[in-house]
Order: sequence, then C-alpha cells, then structure tokens
Amino acid sequence: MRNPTFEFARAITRKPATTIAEGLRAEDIGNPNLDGMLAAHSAYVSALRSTGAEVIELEPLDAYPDAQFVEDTALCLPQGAILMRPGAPSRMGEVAEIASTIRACYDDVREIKGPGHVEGGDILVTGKEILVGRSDRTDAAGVTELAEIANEWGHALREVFTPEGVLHFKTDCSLMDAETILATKRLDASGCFEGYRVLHVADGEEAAANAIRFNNLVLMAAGFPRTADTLDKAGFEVVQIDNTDCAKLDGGMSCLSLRF
Ligand code: CIR
Repeated sequence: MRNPTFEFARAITRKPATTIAEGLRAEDIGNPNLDGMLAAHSAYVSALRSTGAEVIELEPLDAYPDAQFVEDTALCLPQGAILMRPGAPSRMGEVAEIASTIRACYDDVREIKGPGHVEGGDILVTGKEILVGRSDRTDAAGVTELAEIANEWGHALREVFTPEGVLHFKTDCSLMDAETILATKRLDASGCFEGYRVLHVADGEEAAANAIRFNNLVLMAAGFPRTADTLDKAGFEVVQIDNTDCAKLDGGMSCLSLRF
C-alpha cells in the first residue's frame, strides 16, 4: 500500500512570476534572477515527473511575487485538503488563486477561516502525526483551528515551535521516510523529534534541511555535499537542484510544491 507521507501520485507547482524581485525575505542578500529561477524550477518539476507523478503546473501570478511557494497555501491530506491562511499579509490572496485547482483535486476542501494564521511551511506530516510549528507566520489560533479539522479526519496534531529567526518549521527539517527526519541540530535540540530517527544536516549546511522525499527521490538544494553524503549513505537517492535564486527569498525544496 502507498505511504501517503512520501509516496505521491500528484504535485501542484506554480511558475515564478516576473515580479519575483518583490518577494518577501528576512534578509536582503540581493534580488533573485528570473532566468535562474525558471531554470531551477524546470529542473525541479522534471525531477518530480521522473518519479511517474503527474505535475500540475500553474501559471505565474505577477500580483503575488511569492506565489511559486505554493506549499504555504494548502495542506493536502489523504482525506481532503485544507486551505491555509498565511500570516504574511502580502500572501493572503494566493489562497483564493489556488483554491479552484485544489477543489478540482479533492471532494472535501476545508479552510482556515481565522482569525488565526497557518502557513503550510510550518506543517510536517509524518507517518504518525502532524507537527505544526508556531512561527512568525503560524499562530496559536491557527494551530487550534487546523487541529480541529485534522482530528476530525483522524490525525493527531502536535504543536511545536520554530526556532527564533527561522522562517518556517520545515525550513529546518524534512521527512525522509515514515520515521526518519532530516533536521538541523538546533531544531532537533528542542526535543520535538523524540521517538523518530533523526539525521542531522552537516554543521554549516543548515540550509540543506529543507528537502523533500518524493517517491523514490530526495530533492535537496545543491551545494551541501556533506549532507548529500549523509543521505546517500543512509540509502536515499538524492537529486540536487540549484536553489541559489529561491534561497534569496528564503525558499527551498518543500515550498515549491503541494504533494498528494
Ligand atoms: C516568504 O517569505 O513567504 C517567501 N519569500 C518564502 C516562502 C517559503 N515557503 C516555505 O518554505 N514553505
């Protein structure tokens, strides 16, 4: 039987917009280059498709420079999908833009109505539970509303905390298989992964923690050789994708797709 936490039939992505230079970032290390981002995005989509999955590629949205980070707009579970309520005001409108695609894929679509906020980047679905990290984008009220829906669908939901200065919970961790998590040491030190097998990213390679397990592959940002080696030795088939331009907007592998 398919394991719905890392074996997927479909993904949704959105092409980067011409306005990406206006995308949000915690620290300005220069504007992303559109051609570079489009090339990396295309490699990302090809890697997803190479596993046999169908990839729905949505058109760019110039009004929303962060809209290629589709992960933050919805949570896709086997029982249904939940439309998020981003904590970043400039990203709220992205949810309405993706809603019709989500509704075409799912019979049961719920939504975080507010007043709280949740972004998908703060949610890690593992083989046994849903971990949701409170962050600058995801608050207590949002977690409570999400928990009500998740519990109704039979999922245990546990609130955890994103380290100070880290954008999203999953900026610092990824699911590798039903019980294995790739994480930074700083996040693992919080104790939130007790009971899981944890692989640490190498010191100085913290930006490698946002990877995705997608069917037979692990997609990770290129340029983190020691972490790639750890994953390789652990038996994972790693594909490295150029993340130079996305990283300038605090983006990584998970944020570029919804997987289900
Ligand atoms: C933002 O700040 O919202 C975007 N520039 C980056 C979002 C990355 N999303 C994710 O990791 N799930």
